[in-house]
Amino acid sequence: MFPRVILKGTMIKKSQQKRRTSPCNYKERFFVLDTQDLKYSERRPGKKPTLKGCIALSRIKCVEIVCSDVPIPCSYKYPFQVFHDNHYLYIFAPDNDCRQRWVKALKEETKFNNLVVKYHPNFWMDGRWKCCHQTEKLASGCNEYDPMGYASKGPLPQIPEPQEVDIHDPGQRVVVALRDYTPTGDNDLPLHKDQEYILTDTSHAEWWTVQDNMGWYNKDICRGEAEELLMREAKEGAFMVRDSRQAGVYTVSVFTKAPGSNGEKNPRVKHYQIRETNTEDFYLAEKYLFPTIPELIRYHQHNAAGLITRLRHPISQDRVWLRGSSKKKWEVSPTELSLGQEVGSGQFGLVLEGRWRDRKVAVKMVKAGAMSEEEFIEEARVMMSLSHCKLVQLYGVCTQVTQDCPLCLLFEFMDNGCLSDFLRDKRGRLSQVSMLGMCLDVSEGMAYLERNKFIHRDLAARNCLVSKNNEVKVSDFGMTRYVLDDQYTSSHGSKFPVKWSSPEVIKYSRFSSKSDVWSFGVFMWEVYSEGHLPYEHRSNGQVVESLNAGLRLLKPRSAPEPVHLLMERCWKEKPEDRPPFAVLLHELASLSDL
Ligand code: 4IP
Repeated sequence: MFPRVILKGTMIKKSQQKRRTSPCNYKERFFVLDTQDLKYSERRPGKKPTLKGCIALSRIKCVEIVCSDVPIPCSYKYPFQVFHDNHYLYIFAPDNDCRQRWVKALKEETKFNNLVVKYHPNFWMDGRWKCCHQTEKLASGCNEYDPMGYASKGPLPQIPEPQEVDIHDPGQRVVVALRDYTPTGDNDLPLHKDQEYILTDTSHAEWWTVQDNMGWYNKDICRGEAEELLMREAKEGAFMVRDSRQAGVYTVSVFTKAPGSNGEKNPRVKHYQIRETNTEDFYLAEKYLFPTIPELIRYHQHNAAGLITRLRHPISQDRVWLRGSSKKKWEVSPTELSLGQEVGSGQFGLVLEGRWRDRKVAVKMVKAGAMSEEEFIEEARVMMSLSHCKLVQLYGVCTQVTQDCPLCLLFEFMDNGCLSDFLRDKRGRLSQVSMLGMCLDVSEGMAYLERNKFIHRDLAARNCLVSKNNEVKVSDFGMTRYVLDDQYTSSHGSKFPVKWSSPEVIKYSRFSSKSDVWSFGVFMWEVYSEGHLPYEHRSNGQVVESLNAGLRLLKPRSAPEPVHLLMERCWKEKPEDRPPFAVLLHELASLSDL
């Protein structure tokens, strides 16, 4: 029986680089998917098509769109991947609909194959996976592969705190929804799987804000409100479409700073009515007619064509779901929390395992008098908004759990406990790759804190935790500020972490991201000495003396020279001579290639 053709069409493919010497190129090919194979051929005018490649569907192990923000060097901008045998074929479709058609059909045809459990959502590029930095092309994936979307029923990450966020404009990037999302609040936008949305804010790691294609339409907004919103945004070309006072008519309101007739710069909002011809076409400027309003808007997004400015930044009331609610979402009700066994103890008291909603959590029980609670609660909002896969997430706080514990903090549960114990347990059995991986994980988390201008103040292996799959995450960031124990907070106190502190912190309590960098150098030393204590047999006073004399920790035996050099750069006397985390992260990542 002949195979049945399911889809065909022209797309661009990247060479699979099956050999070390294979070139990296992008070629237009005519693809045919039938019930047996995925084939591609070269078509040249006046010539018979030449078959260039044929992949038996039975050999395909994963088909998924590629989520990436790297610039795409060919004219089709919608990539997807076909992982087969031991090769990755990247195909670029001309638009999202076309890509979804192919991905859907390919998934359908391969759903009973022996598929991968995890896949790489981003590209393999320049010798590493863009998603997880692994340098082995065939390294197993870093994201669960869920071809039919079953996992979309899993829990969503914690919704960030309601707050006024600054709207960055990440270059009007377009993203595709991987799952449906039903709004939980009035200002949420429903998402439909596979549809495109415009990214408006990416400052939060797990929740981004997006607009749909019609993100410029504000139904219930009057002229005055529109002016207020647009003036507040104050960006040239910020615009919206709203209902005009005249029923059935729409108005475009647009902000501009363009000089007025007197030649002076004059920030103002201009309003244009969308008019309709008797042939039912829409227009703003008579010469440019469109069958629908979205098409008209799309055109004027690229061309001023008679307007004071082109429509650059769509503004919508609904797009920022973070705005609006005043409910204190960081307060967890004690009825939602169940407490389990003790898993450790910390600066503030015991740490218990607990369950909150659907998740396992670590509950830090704060002893009365151990913490300045009010100040902490003030800050909890900021700490909850910090969210990154390499930071231990704070989920919320709960008051009045038990009588002797006025406050407890709920954190992400980390199965393999604290890193310093983990290092000691695994001493002699840690590979170079895993030690470097630990430093990379922590530098990623710290680079995020640095970007968000948040200082850790107590970075050390004891304040990092290890997840079930041995990923290391930074914990307890900023927490020392709430400790009510002079021995811990004063640099002369017996519990002050002198051995992790930079000279300016010891002398003047001058904390900064650069003092965190110093601590990170000591952290790397701890990792490579497999959990030994720095300056093990010296008192804090002796350590201060040796630092003043310009001495530094010695190279741990397992540390390769380039890693040791990085440590030494973290221990430069002057904070400004130390590299920022963004640079450290980059340099550590390049060491993982060696
Ligand atoms: C070729 O480069 C083409 O890109 C091939 O694609 C590609 O094969 C080859 O990759 C690559 O070396 P040149 O045209 O410069 O020779 P196509 O067959 O579509 O022309 P793939 O495997 O991607 O189909 P290697 O890895 O097979 O060498």
